[in-house]
Amino acid sequence: MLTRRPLLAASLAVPVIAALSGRALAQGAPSEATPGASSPGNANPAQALPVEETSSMQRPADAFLAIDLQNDFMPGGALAVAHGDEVVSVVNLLASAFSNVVLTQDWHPADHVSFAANHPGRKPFETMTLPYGEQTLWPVHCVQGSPGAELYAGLKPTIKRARAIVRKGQNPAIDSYSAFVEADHKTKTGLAGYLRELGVTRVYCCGLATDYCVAWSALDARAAGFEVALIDDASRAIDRNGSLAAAWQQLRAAGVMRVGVEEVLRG
Ligand code: VGL
Ligand code: ZN
Repeated sequence: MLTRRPLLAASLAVPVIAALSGRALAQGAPSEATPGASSPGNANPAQALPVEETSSMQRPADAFLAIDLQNDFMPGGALAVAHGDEVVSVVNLLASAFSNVVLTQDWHPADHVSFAANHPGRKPFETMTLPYGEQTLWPVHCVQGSPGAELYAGLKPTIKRARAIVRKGQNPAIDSYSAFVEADHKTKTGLAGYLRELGVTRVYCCGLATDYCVAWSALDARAAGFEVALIDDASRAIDRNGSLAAAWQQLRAAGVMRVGVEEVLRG
């Protein structure tokens, strides 16, 4: 049987949170302590132990995967995604509802093949053909160890809950939008195996950008055999040259569910 734990983060000023925190309060009243219940011979010794709300697994077969919520993808960053910062509070709330929280960081060496600056005469957002296929050239972003590559400071509660942080795009010769498989469609990050070993069967993806790293991660999660949902209102897109519509077409065809924050929190 699935048991839903009351939500812990109830402080956000959006209607869904207000509604859920009301429910959490209604469910959260602890039953009266029974003095002496822990004495030997008690019929139900388990009852005597105070149950820590946060100590048991929340949604053990689910993983919450928050993609690339890094400074360079936030407004003002090197590869800013418009309104990227708007997802942060809702990501913190979502993370509080899962025990299997995984974050990703785009984590490129300075000589990375996806940077236009590393191809003389080429400009950001042009494409070029590489041994593994077409590659969009990007402004220099998320260079390993740089401030732009750091996880956005507003994510502190999520970072605290994260079981793992996957860093991708480290091979100078291969890009990796996906948290699971690099752009050569061969090199794996190990995330699918990690999630499988935890007993995860369903992956909820969100973050930046919907049409690149979130979409590719969701598609590869499907290909790895997971049930997958993309949380649309906890993600924001780059959306150049119809990239968002094209991504959704592929996502739909692959069986990735498009869901909203409210229905994820409802379980
Ligand atoms: C991303 C372009 C290049 C992303 C990463 O996180 O969506 N997009 N690198
Ligand atoms: Zn990148």
